[in-house]
Amino acid sequence: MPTHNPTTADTQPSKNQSEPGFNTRLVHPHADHDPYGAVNVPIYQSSTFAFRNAAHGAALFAGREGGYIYTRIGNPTIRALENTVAGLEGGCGGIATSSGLGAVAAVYMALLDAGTHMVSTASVYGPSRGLVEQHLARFGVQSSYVDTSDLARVQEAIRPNTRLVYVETPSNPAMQVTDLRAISEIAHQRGCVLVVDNTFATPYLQRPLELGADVVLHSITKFINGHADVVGGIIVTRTEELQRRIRPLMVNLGCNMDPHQAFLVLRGLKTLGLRIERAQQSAVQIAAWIEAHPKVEWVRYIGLPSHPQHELVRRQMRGFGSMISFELKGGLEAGVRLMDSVRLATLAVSLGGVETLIEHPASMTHAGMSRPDRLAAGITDGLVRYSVGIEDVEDLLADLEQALRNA
Ligand code: LCS
Repeated sequence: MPTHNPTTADTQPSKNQSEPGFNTRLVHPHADHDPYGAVNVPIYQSSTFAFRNAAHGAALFAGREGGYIYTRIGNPTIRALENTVAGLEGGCGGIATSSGLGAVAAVYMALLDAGTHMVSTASVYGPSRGLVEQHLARFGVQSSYVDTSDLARVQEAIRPNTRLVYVETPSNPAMQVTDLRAISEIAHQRGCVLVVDNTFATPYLQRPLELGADVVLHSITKFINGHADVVGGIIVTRTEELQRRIRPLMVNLGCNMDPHQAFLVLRGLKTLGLRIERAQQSAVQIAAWIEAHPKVEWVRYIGLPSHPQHELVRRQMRGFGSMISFELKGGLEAGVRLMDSVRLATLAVSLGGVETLIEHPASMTHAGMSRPDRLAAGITDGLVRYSVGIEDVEDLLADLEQALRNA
């Protein structure tokens, strides 16, 4: 196995020497040059776009000519973001949405019909599961939730009417990792589309389309934007055919992104590589520190050799990211004391931003799941989730140390 150093992932030469590297593409993503030489994509804050004449309007609506009609359908600022993320993921096109869950909803609704079934990672972000079980089930959509890191369970769960295999890897917050190449083979053999929520990894650390996935989606709210000031999502498809199936659903559902949102995300995206490298460097150190602490029962960090899929992570991802889940020996009670005692980390949901956040999934992000479902998904009552930001690691460690004294 090649030596894996997560802190030098961005310095690896790209496969094609004529193709710029990942960080270069983050900084210079746009092929189109602005007529005024603007370095950044302007915010086209316009709901509608004028036609030259009636024939032009008709040609745009009929798709005979390219151009913009109405921002719910498309907008130059939003398109710049869609093309940028599609390029980073290696897909044929992007579909930006109002939120990550908007992206999840558009994908489910475009790819599932009444009477069809989907198999999903059990420990997905709570509402990605709630949307199916509490809402789409009313429209006749069936679903099963399994530990997708166990491929035999996936094989068993697929039925003749299964159309979609939905994987979150690493999963939120159990940090389970699914073998994407293997699961894509299973999904395709059984006639299913493979959708991967790549929010935790981002295309910087993992590119599911290269490993056989058909669709990738993100909560852009998290690492891609990275500054806790935007809620958004994006879908990237491997083929034009999938683009044609999903985009009209997003347009008709009306969960489009807004141009100002897209502008902010384009700005945040420029430092994706830098932010991930920095946070990951701290996370490696913090996870090892937590693991060695006498008050800690267990820690799940994909960069630790103790993680059950650590070897798979090294094959499938270019680094380990900055999400850590752990439980204290005193369980929930000790976890609550810890969360109430941190001073630098912010007690808040969300993740993947420049600021370190701490939260309790069982009572917060995953409170909508039943306790048996949560436990089956590896989300114990005492699990605390820690999203490492870009602060000085010494300050984060000192904060955890004083908080653990109280726990
Ligand atoms: N997918 C994953 C993996 C997520 O973590 C989230 C949000 C979503 C989809 C939905 O994205 P949104 O609509 O919020 O942009 N995860 C959250 C979390 O763990 N805490 O707060 C939100």
